[in-house]
Amino acid sequence: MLIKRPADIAPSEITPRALFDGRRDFIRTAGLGLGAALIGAGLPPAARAAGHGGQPLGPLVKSPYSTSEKLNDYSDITGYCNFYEFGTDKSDPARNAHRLKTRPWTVSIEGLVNKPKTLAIEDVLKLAPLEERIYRLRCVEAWSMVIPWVGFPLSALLKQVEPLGSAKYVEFTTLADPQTMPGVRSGVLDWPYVEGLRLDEAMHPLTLIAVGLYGEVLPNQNGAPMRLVVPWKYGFKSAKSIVKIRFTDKEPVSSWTRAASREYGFYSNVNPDVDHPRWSQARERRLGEFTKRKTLMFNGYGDQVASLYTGMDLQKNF
Ligand SMILES: Nc1nc2c(c(=O)[nH]1)N[C@H]1C(S)=C(S)[C@@H](COP(=O)(O)O)O[C@H]1N2
Ligand SMILES: [Mo]
Repeated sequence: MLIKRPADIAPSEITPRALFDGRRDFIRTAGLGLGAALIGAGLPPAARAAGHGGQPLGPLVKSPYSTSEKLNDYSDITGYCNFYEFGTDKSDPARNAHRLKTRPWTVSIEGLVNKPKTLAIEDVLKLAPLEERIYRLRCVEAWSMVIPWVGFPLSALLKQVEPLGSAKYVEFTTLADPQTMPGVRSGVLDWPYVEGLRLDEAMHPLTLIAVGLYGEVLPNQNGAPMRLVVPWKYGFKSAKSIVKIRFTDKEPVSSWTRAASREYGFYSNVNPDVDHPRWSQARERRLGEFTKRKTLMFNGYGDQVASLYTGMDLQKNF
């Protein structure tokens, strides 16, 4: 985000990339020959139309929280990524993340809890019914996408460890493996990538642990095997490839706040009235569209989440 400002992303850059990714998808799908019939019956027609070469997840429960907006293409969602551990260019994660080893994988849940636990990813997947949640994602760089995630509410995971009354925040730490992640060998951020939420934000029913998209297992570049999705906040809050969750009584310091505290605050709620110091947040470009859209307060999730911030000055708590 320090590297690539929205003004730097010319429409001409998008088209060749989409073509490139389209071609790769074709090769992958043809090679593995996964039939559409294998994919969960709960998916919308666009998602059911064709497999994308990943392992199908299902059956999936439909969520009342899903938007009915047009989905972004699989190639945009998996080819235009921010995952700085794999490089800062939008196409770097798709190119490099095949090196990420997602098995074995464990996540430890610790800190101010009664029952700290380390869970294998296989057990995480059994905690709750998998849902399809179609959410808007708004990046702080002023672009957005609509993504059909597969996952379950983070609250189902957090309840496992019985948080203490003194726990006020939840901190998420993600994998930092210099062997497989070229970005971790560079100094672009302080690794590991850390993010945080207030406990009530973490427990909110919209807050998701995503383990898949488009009905299939999460591609590595999107944060496999488990990542956070907090749809009313800028995308950087949605930490990828989580290995540790810690309950604390102090506000966690995220990697982006550490890198530039004037630019990236703790709350990071999508807010068209609070500009980034270097660019406006009033509008956004939906990938695949050329006319900019107006950015909505809380990314359009205000009905569900505005009450979390009653009485707070959102200019100060940006
Ligand atoms: N570990 C980790 N998580 C991360 C990032 C990152 O660089 N590293 N980038 C964030 C940013 S800036 C965005 S916009 C979203 C992008 O998610 P997507 O590529 O699946 O759309 O991931 C977030 N999670
Ligand atoms: Mo982002």
